[in-house]
Amino acid sequence: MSTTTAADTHAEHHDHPAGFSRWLLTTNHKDIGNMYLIFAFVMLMVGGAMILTVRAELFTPGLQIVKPELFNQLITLHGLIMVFGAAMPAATGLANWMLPMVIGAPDMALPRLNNWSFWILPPAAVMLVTPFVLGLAGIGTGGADTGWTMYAPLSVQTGWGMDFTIFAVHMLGMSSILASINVIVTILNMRAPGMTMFKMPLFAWAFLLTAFLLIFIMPVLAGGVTMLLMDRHFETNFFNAAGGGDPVLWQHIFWFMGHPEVYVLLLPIAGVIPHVISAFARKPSFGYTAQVWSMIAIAALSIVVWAHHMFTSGMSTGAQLYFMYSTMLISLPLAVLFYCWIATFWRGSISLETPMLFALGFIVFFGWGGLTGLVLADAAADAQYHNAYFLVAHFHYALYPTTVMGAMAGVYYWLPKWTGHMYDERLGKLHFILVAIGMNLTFLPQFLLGLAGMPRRIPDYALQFADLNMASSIGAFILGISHLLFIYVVIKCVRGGQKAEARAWEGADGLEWTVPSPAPYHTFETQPVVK
Ligand code: CU1
Repeated sequence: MSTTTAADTHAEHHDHPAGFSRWLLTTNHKDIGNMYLIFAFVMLMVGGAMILTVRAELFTPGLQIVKPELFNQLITLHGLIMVFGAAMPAATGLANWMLPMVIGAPDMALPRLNNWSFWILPPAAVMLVTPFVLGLAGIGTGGADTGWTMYAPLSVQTGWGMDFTIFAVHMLGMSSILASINVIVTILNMRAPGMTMFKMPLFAWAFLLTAFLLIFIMPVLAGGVTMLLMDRHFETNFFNAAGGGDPVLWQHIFWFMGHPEVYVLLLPIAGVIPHVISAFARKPSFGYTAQVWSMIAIAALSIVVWAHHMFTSGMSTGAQLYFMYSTMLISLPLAVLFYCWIATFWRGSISLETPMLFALGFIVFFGWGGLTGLVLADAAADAQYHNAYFLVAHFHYALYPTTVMGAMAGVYYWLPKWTGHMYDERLGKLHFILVAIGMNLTFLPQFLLGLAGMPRRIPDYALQFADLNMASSIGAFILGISHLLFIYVVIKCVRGGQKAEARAWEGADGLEWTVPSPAPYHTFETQPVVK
């Protein structure tokens, strides 16, 4: 990948460490972006292997592979790993790679902080899975078994896997706060001359808002898990009703982080998608200003709706109504974003390369996640669906298209830029087809299971749910295989293949928003010439 000459290499020999130290000490945004993306993908495979064990268990009713205790640990770690280990680091990886490029900066503003943000992650991941692995070997009480939401009072009483989880959450939170500081400082200070806030690419806006959200919510989670630690070991009673506390307080703290977290996962992708669509529809993105204000509205509303996760915890009717209507309100700016993306297609010169397919897949399938979210936002209906598989299907339709398909759209789009080679288009399309089939086969049956009354978080179920569970498990394994294909495509692309042009996508000249310093000539106000 390096293009340095022999003389350069000699000079570098004195300045830069080699081998593992080169990665441990790097302050280069591209190196760190690579490490984030690789870490995220490894975590996706770990969290994926865990949930495939769960899906294998659920393939047919009757005890087969794992005991109920282990089942609970698996679903807990799956949730925590996918959110904090895979989805968020993947977004930070994209930010590291592309943020300096789209705003015309030489690097992130705080390169050493950038290095540290990343290197907190691997020990945090080890911390998270160690009690689980020890538990498999018969040592200790196993990993946390509370579900990723860590609800009290169970999280106060469960074994010491929970203490490791608390420590891991602290480290993961620290990492994302530091990364967010870096994103904000970079955007506010290092834009190319002439690039005002309302001229900067949507990608930068999306990550700016995400970073502010993270700085707003992660300290609250850190405070929450610290209170949990105090309850566990220092005899405080924050979440203990007998001591004057309240377990529902935990739910408020957790979801004050947990709901905006959904938008922490969505917003970066909402910044990637218009870039991809614009390049493959060969038109500037429709409604730049509307998209920016919609993202601002989404970020602002996301912090005042958290208790829609708690309709079944005993809430006054007034509070239920407030959280119901405020939640539904978010669908308006979200619909504006969807409208702008679809309008970008209008009269475009569209071609369906892999990044565009993933972008389309994201729009269509995330739409299902959004619409079923409205069903759950209805406080009266929520009581029926909340603890059922309908909820599981809903948030996977929201999060899988976002964090995997949306990120894939970005990765395939920029892979030629990152590696200098074109990836294998046929294999890329096959990857998309496997993901599209696998995702729907996994999660569509779960809507039906939920409507038929199958509760979530159970290792076994009644016979009438057997067929749909079998379909869901087959879908999950197809998704697993699709990721193996992705590894092959990336390795093949890194190693060689057709050389990528400076403008990789035909006819998208001036629409690929990377900015050679100084000021960009494409600022959303001028229409680039389409060949
Ligand atoms: Cu929510």
